[in-house]
Amino acid sequence: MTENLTMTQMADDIVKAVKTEYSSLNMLNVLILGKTGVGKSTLINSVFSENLAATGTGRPITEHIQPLRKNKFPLTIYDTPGLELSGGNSAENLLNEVSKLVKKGINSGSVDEAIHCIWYCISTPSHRIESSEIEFLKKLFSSTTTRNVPIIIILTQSYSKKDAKALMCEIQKERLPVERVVPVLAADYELDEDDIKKAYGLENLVDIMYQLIPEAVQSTFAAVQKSSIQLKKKEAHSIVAKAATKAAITGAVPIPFPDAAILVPEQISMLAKITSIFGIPMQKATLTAVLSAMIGTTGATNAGRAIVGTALKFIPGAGSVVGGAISAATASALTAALGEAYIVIMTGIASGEFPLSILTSPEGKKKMSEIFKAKLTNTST
Ligand SMILES: Nc1nc2c(ncn2[C@@H]2O[C@H](COP(=O)(O)OP(=O)(O)O)[C@@H](O)[C@H]2O)c(=O)[nH]1
Ligand SMILES: [Mg+2]
Repeated sequence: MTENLTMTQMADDIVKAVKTEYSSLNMLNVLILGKTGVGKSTLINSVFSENLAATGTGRPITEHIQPLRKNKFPLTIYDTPGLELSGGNSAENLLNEVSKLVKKGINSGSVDEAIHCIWYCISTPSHRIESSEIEFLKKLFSSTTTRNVPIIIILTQSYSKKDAKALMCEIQKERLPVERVVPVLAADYELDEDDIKKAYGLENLVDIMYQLIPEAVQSTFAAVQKSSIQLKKKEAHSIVAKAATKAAITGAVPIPFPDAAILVPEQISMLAKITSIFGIPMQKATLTAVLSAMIGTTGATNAGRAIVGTALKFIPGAGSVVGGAISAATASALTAALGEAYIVIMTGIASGEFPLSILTSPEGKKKMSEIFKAKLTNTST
C-alpha cells in the first residue's frame, strides 16, 4: 500500500470513528424558562453550535413544553411557553409540566432522559423581578432541587452591567436556593449607531454549568457548546492524557513512522474523540492532509521522514526502534504529541485563526508539521 492510500484509509477510519464517538455521547437535556421576549431563543442559539430555536417570533405557538432537537446532535432543549404569569393558572400548569418532566426523567433511570440543568431567564432591562415570578421560582425550587436539578438564573440582555448588578442584588435578597445568577449579553446589542455593546458572559455561563451538570454529560456539553473553546481544549487534553497512558501500558505499539505510517486503533479513537469535542466537520481529504503533514512522508520532500527522524533523537530509547516496535515511554510520548498537535490545529480552526481551507495548502501542511514537531520536542523532554 502506498503512503497516500494508507493516509486516506486512516482518514476514513477517523471519519467513521467520529460518527461512532458522537453517537456514543449521552444526550444532554436542558430546560429553559422565562417570559416571552426575554431572549431565550437568542441565548440557545448563541451558546450551542446548532441553531435550534426560532428567535423573535413573538407569542409561542404552543402552550406546552417543546423539545428542540436536531438529528444526531446529542442535545435536547426543552423550550417552554413564555411564562406569562398574569394569565390565569398558566404558571401552575407550567410548574406541573416541568415537575412531571423532571420526574419522568428520574424515574426512567437513564441519563439520556434526565433533565440536567434548568435555565431561568430574566431580562435585565425589565429592572425587576416580579413577586409572581419569585413565587414561581420558589415553587420551582421546591419541586426540582430536591431532585438534584441545578437551576441557573440568567440575566439576559444585560447590555448595562450596572443594571445587571442591581438586579442581581434584588434577586439575592430573596434568598432563593439558586446555584448561580449569571448576567449575559447573548448577541451584540446596538444601543445607538455608534454604541454597540459586545456580547459577553457566555463563557462564564458555560463554565458554571459544566461544574453543575453530571459527569456523564460533561463531554457532551463540551462538544455541543460553542461559547468556550477553552472548555473544548480542557476536555481534549484529558482525552490525550488517557490515550497516552493507555499507550504506555500497551507498550510496544506501532506508531507514526515514516516507513510504517500506521496509527493504532487507540490513536484513531483519540483523534476521533477530539474531533467530536470540537464539533468541526472534518472531510476525509482534509484529515488526509492533516495526517500526512503530521506523520507522513510527503513523497516529494521527505519532510515527514526528516521530522520524525529528528524528533526521535529527542526521545529516550527511540534509537533502538526495531520494526516499528518501540518502548512504552516512546509510544506514550508520540501519542501525546500527536494528540496535542491535533488540539492546536482544532483550536486554530475553531477560533478562525487557521481556516479549514488552508489545511490542504502547502503552507498549511508546513505549519502542521511544525506544530507536531514542536509537540514531539515538548512531550519527550
Ligand atoms: N442584540 C441582542 N438582541 C437580543 C438579545 N436577546 C434577545 N434579543 C432580541 O430580543 C428579541 C426576543 O428574543 P428571543 O430570543 O426571541 O426571546 P424569547 O421569546 O425569550 O425566545 C429578539 O428580537 C432578539 O433579537 C441579545 O442578547 N442581544
Ligand atoms: Mg423563543
